[in-house]
Amino acid sequence: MNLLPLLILLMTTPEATSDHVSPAIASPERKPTTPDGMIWIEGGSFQMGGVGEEARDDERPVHEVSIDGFLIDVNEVTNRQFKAFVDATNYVTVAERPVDWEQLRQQLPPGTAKPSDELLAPGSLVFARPDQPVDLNNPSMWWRWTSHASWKQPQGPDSTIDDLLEHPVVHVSHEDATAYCRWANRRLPTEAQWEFASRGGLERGIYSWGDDPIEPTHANIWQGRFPNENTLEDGYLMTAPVGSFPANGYGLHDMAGNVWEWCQDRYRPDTYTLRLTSNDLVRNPTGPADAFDPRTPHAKDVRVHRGGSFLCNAVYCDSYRPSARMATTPDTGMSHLGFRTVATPEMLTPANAGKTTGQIKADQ
Ligand SMILES: [Ca+2]
Ligand SMILES: [Ca+2]
Repeated sequence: MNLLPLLILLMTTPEATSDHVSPAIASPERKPTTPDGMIWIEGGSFQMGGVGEEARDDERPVHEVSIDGFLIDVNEVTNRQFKAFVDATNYVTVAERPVDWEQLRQQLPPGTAKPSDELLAPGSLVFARPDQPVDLNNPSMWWRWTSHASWKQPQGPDSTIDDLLEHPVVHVSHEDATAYCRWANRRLPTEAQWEFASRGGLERGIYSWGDDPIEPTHANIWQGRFPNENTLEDGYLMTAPVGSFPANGYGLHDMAGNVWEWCQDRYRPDTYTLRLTSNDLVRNPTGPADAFDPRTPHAKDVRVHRGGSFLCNAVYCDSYRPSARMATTPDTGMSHLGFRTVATPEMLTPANAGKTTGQIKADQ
């Protein structure tokens, strides 16, 4: 969800659209040379959607999806990797720019008053642990809009990433993640690619490791009473260095927990229902053309993220399941939201190596 509008509101019927079942990301089943830090995922069919009692309505109906082979990062993108991108391009992330009130206003109910200049200064949403139990329906109790918080100052002014270079980058918006991908000749994964990869080859596991309940050794999540008490059984209050927890069956780390990971797709709670309006095998789905999230009904372009984070536990979030879905507006960055990238074989052919995805598309 986009929490800045929510925080502003706390201080002060969508049209059905069909899923894009597009051949646009279809790729030949031809394994390319695997770049460092990536793993080739052989294509195939799987049952996409919720498993077990914790599955939510937006994870249903379970349906068969076929996807072509693709490459995916072993780890979440790190601060070191994102710094290389910024150093090479001088890219300025959304969190480092003043908030565009006209753009934000469109995500809020009509008539919402303009917030203070302080709230519109560059910044991001920083997790702030309260010192007592709070209402779990009120995220403003543990999210603080923090001026000048960004990927390189993740706790706000005076914080740095000097000791966090191998941790996942956070406070990156969907727009920022997409910009990184363009530079790196990569893409964000589709939801289908992400879920297929997260399952690690298990046919219908509740979790990426199977059906056993989560243990502190499985993933970096929250132990104790969220959000005020963390017993630190997994060793980390916030992010962990990438790869600190065991890989899934495909050799991928942190598909459960650590940080949420942006996907390419727009979000709708009824994505799967709309997808099944035809009897065709669903192949390489890329999400609906129009987004809608009832949690932020005025936001036009909410995007999916997957995998849960260090703030998830079984009581509050439980989104470290491969099928769990969440969404946020594409201009939002937060303490627990990052990404990993994918590539298709045609992106890595010698002719396309080093090109941006936009250049490849323009050449076609
Ligand atoms: Ca933890
Ligand atoms: Ca993750």
